[in-house]
Formats: sequence, C-alpha cells, structure tokens
Amino acid sequence: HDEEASAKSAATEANTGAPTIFDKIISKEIPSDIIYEDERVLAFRDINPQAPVHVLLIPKLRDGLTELGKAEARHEDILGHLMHVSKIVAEKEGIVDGFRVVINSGPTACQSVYHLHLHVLGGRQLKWPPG
Ligand code: D5M
Repeated sequence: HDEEASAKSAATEANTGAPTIFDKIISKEIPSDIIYEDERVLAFRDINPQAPVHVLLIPKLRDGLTELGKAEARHEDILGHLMHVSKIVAEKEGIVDGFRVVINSGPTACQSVYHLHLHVLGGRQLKWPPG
C-alpha cells in the first residue's frame, strides 16, 4: 500500500523538539518563496503543493509549539495571529472567497515537520472529507 507507506514515512520524524528545516527557512539559510512576513510569522509556498495555492504559515518562534497538540495557554496570542494572517494570505493569493486552512498534528495526522504550521490551500474546488 503506497498510501500507507508514505503516511508512515511522513510520520517517521519523531516529535523530539529538535531543530527543523523551518529554522533554516526562517533564517533564510535555505531559500523559500516568501509571500508574507511580519515580526512574528512567516508565510512561504509549500515545496510539494497540493493545490494551485498552497502556502505554509509558521510562527518564527516555535516556543514549544512543535505541534498543535502541544499548545498551551501562553500560545493563544500567536495562534490567533496565525489564524488572522491565514486570511491575509488568502487575500494576497486571491482565494479569500474559498480556501482551506489545515493543521496536521502528530504522526497519525501525517505531520512531517515538527514546527507548528498552517497549510493555506485553494485555487481549485476542494473536496470534503479530506484524506
Ligand atoms: O507538512 C509539512 C510540509 O512542509 C509539507 O507539505 C512539505 C513542506 N516542506 C518541507 N520542506 C519544505 C521546504 N524546504 N520548503 C517549503 N516547504 C517545505 P506536514 O503538515 O508536516 O505534513
């Protein structure tokens, strides 16, 4: 089963709190296609797009937010800001009339990078339920 194998491989990176590829994107050590940035968050195009618009939106400071399942009360401000910026990203990308925001949390949800990120998806008719 290809799907099962790829789900497993996506989940192989354990939630250890180790640095992730996103640290190098934040520091601009590795290039990314940035579409929005402020003091607290960064939005850039997903390298493996699942829709015509597929943007990842991340907090610059991970502060323990390896995954949404680790969120605590102190994270409420940044979580709220990320949600609001997802709408700004959708506006900038011209999809504000129809878009989806996804957060995969944990291996069972196929999270592969353990630095919280919102997927902002659109630009085509999306299906429901997701896989
Ligand atoms: O999503 C993690 C996402 O991160 C996945 O859609 C690929 C994307 N990714 C991984 N490396 C890069 C780089 N270097 N640039 C842009 N996008 C990247 P998850 O929810 O953890 O499965």
